[in-house]
Amino acid sequence: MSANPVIGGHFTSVIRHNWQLNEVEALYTLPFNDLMFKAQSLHRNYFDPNEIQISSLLSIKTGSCSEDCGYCPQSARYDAGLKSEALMPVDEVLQAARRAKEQGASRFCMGAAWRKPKDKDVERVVEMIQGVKELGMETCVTLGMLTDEQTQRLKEGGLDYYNHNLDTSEDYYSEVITTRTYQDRLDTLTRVRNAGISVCCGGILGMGESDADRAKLLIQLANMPKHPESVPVNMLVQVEGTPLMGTEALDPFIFIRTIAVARIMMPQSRVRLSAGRTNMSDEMQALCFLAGANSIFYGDKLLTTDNPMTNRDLVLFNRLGVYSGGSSYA
Ligand code: SAM
Ligand code: DTB
Ligand code: SF4
Repeated sequence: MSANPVIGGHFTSVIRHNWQLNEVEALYTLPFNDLMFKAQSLHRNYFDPNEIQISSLLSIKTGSCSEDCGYCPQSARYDAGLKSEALMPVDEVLQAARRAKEQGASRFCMGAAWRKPKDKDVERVVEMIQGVKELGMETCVTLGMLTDEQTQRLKEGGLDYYNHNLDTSEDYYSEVITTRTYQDRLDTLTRVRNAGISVCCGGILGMGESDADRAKLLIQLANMPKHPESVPVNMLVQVEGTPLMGTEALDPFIFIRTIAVARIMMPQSRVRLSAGRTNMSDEMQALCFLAGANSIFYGDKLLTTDNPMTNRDLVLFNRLGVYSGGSSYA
């Protein structure tokens, strides 16, 4: 064992899969400046500190979802005033991908409001994946729970990333979702990993969870046999009509601390500053980048809710001297 100059403690490796709650709590409670310094120092060992990867999102099937995720405007159980849309035709999806590429996105993420897809849906999604790859973009899809066969089909179709979030800790999970279990999510993630597809997995903050819940979510992610290549950290977008509307707002510094702790625990992963940027100041986003976030969702819309206008992001990138670069894993 040797002293690590960045982390300050004694570690055989900084790529660890055995994080304990007390260690993560100790990171969370460091003085803010110390935590930011550790996160930023480690970030620089693995990434260009001024490069931000950009992904664009498209909802390829919207609303009427059978699940009861308490945050989600797409659940059929809540009235969020959303217009449902069937699975989009392939050519319309490719048009949107072309636009996203022109705007500078390197990855195109397609999301569907399903508990799980039907086999015939997967065939159409495979056509979308092939078309987007032909444009020279990385592909990501999020379709809900998958069978082994569907996962294999997506892999054969050339899919790069599968997004499937754990959302929160196992303990808090049942406060937010009752129609599928934490274990269901872990099983889908294992299928994706075993099929050789890169994993995009993270969660949502600001749902009323505790400090321990946030730490436990990060432990779930970092203690997987391999860290997810992408870790989206979403701030809850509160939507009128959903059960989580009206949840007390999270202290922005806790959000920034979570990015920093994620960066320390998963130093090679892309940590994505995901939903919720519309309500964040430029200064808060800059602190998230300093804490080690190095990816964003770019484009005026997330799936169904607003994202910052691309022009605001370009101005921010300019003011910070950061630029969008390639993609991929460190
Ligand atoms: N239906 C699929 C599923 O849930 O697995 C895929 C799409 S779902 C919309 C993808 C993820 O978006 C969710 O797991 C959740 O983490 C995130 N999400 C949904 N609504 C959100 C909200 N209001 N605020 C923040 N994140 C949200
Ligand atoms: C993720 O972690 N966040 C994205 C993506 N993965 C699919 C979705 C955010 C959705 C925010 C609410 C909406 O626009 O519907
Ligand atoms: Fe359906 Fe996904 Fe929304 Fe849950 S998060 S209600 S599964 S679309």
